[in-house]
Amino acid sequence: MGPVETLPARFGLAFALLVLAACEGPIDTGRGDGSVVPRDGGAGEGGGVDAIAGDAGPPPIECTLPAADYGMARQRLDVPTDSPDRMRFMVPDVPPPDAVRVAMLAFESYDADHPGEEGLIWVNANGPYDVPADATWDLLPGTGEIDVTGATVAGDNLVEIGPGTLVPGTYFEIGNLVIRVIAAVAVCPASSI
Ligand SMILES: [Ca+2]
Repeated sequence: MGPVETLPARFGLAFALLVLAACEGPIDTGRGDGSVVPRDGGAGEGGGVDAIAGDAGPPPIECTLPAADYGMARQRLDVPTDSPDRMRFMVPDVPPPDAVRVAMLAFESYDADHPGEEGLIWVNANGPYDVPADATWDLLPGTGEIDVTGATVAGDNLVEIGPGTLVPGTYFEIGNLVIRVIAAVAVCPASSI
């Protein structure tokens, strides 16, 4: 038992001497500087971590953004084939393009009954896209959904709808128009439905 007790005692003494030696360095050289340098280093590392987290971005979520006249009467187009008349819908609050993964234009229609000829759609002057139509929608409600990924802009988006190639003219109505996006945003815009 005696030797067993003295061995730890020697190590303990040696450890204590090492601690003293270690403490002497910082005490001698650290006056003024010792407490400042570590704090600066820590702040720098923290900033780096924050920057990396910001680059990752939030996971994409689905948001449905209604036109300004959503819920109101449908707009009507009843014009000759080459008329410059356009329905105009404004959709505000669309997230910026670098956040938008998918963008779909959706709406309700009436009498969109001539596939490929009823009407044409522009989104911020991009297009034209055909108005979805079905021969069975003659004087009846219908719906439309078009992939407009890449055609949206941040904020206000202008959707214009004009006549197609149908001769001598076209008649149809569009209402309850929305742009539905899948976007890397933390929360959907307040105007979302
Ligand atoms: Ca029609």
